[in-house]
Amino acid sequence: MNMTSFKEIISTLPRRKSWNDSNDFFLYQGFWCYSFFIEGVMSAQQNFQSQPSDIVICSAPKTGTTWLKSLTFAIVTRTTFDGSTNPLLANLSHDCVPFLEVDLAQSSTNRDPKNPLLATHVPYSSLPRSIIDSSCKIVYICRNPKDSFVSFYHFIARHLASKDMKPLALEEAFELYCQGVSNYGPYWDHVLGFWKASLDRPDKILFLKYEEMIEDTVLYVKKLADFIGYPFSSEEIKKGSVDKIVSMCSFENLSNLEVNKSGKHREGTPGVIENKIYFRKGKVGDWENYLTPEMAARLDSITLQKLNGLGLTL
Ligand code: PAP
Repeated sequence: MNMTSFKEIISTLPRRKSWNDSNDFFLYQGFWCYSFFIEGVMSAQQNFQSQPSDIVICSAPKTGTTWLKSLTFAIVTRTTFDGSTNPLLANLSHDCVPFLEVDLAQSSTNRDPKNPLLATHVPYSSLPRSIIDSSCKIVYICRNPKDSFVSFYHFIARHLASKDMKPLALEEAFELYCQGVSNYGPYWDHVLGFWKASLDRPDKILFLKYEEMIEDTVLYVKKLADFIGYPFSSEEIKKGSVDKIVSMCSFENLSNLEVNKSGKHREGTPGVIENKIYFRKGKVGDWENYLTPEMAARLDSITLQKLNGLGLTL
């Protein structure tokens, strides 16, 4: 199938207004998404061939993707570069890790053979078959839905402001989010897909939470390195290699790099985004500054209901 056929299929899918008014969301295989990304997902589902050495970073948007990409990239490249030459210091982490539904949609071979990382926002059940069937590793990160919503709302507001456009009111976006209408949402289904798969296949899928990683980043960087097959030796730990990665990838360090203050992601394409928009506060609990107690209680109750009895809290 080609792009024209993908567009034809997408035009028949259920459709809703998105958070930014200019592009609609379409419901594909149970998740809401912009048509541009769905085309990429369809193409990747058809074409992408995973390698056993692949490390696939999976997440719903605004749950810690930029940070997890940086940490994983830093772990994998720690013997290739030193603390001053790492590409993360001159590039947004999204430019160091190819994005499945955009960069690899047409061809799996469009990759640096030395870089085993790729990333995607695609829900577990819609991943290309070869990712599920091959022995590659998946690392998933999730985040409290209240912070995730607030982060998403600001991301869109800041992005639209850079184009002199306005987003929906926060209350309207919140309503859509609660109904499950968010990019790659419903959010809870996204998390549960990976959660259940991680219980079934703990050797294949590492399930991480943003809040726990903020609490003890050193511990999780070690876990992550072990899981993806790049463990730190005791010599490296003694030399402070883990701490160096944690501080290089910290919000403070990355958000203050020139590239992340003034650079642009996908410059020269219609999808261009200012790098600085990927960095806002990097805190746990910032939702308190934006959601009323009623809004928070509503999200909490949806979360409780959706996760009920499944052994996961968010
Ligand atoms: P993406 O899915 O579009 O790539 P993602 O990186 O998941 O976005 O989300 C951005 C959030 O991660 C922002 O959260 P906030 O709006 O609540 O502040 C951003 O600040 C946060 N973030 C980015 N880099 C880091 C980092 N190095 N450490 C911790 N949080 C970070």
